[in-house]
Amino acid sequence: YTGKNEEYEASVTSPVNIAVIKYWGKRDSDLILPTNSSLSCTLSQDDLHTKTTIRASRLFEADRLWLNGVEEQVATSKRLSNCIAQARAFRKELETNSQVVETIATKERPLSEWKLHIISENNFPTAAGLASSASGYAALVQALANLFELTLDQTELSKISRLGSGSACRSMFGGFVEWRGGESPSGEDSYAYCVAPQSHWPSMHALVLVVSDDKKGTSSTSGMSTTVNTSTLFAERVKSIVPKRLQKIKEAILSHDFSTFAEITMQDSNQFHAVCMDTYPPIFYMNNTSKAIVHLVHLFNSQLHPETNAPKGIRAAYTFDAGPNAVIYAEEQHIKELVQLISYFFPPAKAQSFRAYFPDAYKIF
Ligand code: 2P0
Repeated sequence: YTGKNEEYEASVTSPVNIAVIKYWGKRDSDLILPTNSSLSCTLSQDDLHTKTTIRASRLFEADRLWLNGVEEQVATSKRLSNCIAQARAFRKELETNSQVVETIATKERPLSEWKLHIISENNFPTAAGLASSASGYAALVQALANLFELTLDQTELSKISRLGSGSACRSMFGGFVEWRGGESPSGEDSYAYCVAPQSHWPSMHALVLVVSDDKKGTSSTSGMSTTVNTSTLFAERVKSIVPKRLQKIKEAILSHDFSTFAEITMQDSNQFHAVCMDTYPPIFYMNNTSKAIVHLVHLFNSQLHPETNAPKGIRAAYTFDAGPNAVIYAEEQHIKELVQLISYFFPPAKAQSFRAYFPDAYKIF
């Protein structure tokens, strides 16, 4: 709060999350309710993130938002308006019950009625399949919660950020996070919770390989809607495959079983892209470089020990979202070798753009 200008401000940083069991498909596109539960790892705050600052002032005449310096129209974005309206409604509830300290935001014109100016910046390429909407809406909702001093817990806040973008609810927590899809038409049971904190498995790292920073061809929203309407593989995935994988991967996380974690992660990424190809017309997110990365990881995982000839085992897992960029999960002791291998096989000219974005990306997570 700055007394002189009668303004309140909140600023937060929210990290990206990378799903290992993918969310793809909605059962309600207004409330953003998914057809299946999903699970992700939230990256470290210091790496890929969105920083959002919100200022409330009596003098502002409209809610306005700038994303990476460019103004977005709040009024015409249903998702943005929904998140702001929900947070305001909770603030109003507190004001009505006199649960807020009355300062400059007086009863005559309480804070819930002040207009907001929002500045949001990503430190990575927006909409290149690097989960910008996840960290973006998570930061927005967390900043609103801080500004309005909401008394909701993270799970309740995750329901608000879900209204902005489904995957955003998972970025409301650190570590390994499940988004329970839920069954209720109201969305009350569709929220995120922390399966295990980052400290549970500190050696787990995520290597982000930026294959391309172009904007993606098919948006997740329209892509998943076409999938739900046309793919026959999709129904099978939702009904009988995802529930089993979720159970198994949670057990693998809790018991630090990297090889099961990795196998499920790779299989689920492959199935998500198979379902995209089974969509009509088909959707292709991975390109030839992405496919080369898949081969490289399988090669790495099939290495034999030079002296004993014993298999070295599964030590890395790739996963791809709605774009060609790869994320490789591996434990810390294998990161150096993986980075060397990737730098060897992918020409420096291309690798440069990766390094320019994330000079120490291999430290992520
Ligand atoms: C995920 N993706 O689980 C999956 C994997 C992309 C592939 O969540 O329409 O941007 O805003 O709810 O959250 C991308 O979907 O879609 C996504 P909306 P969102 O991370």
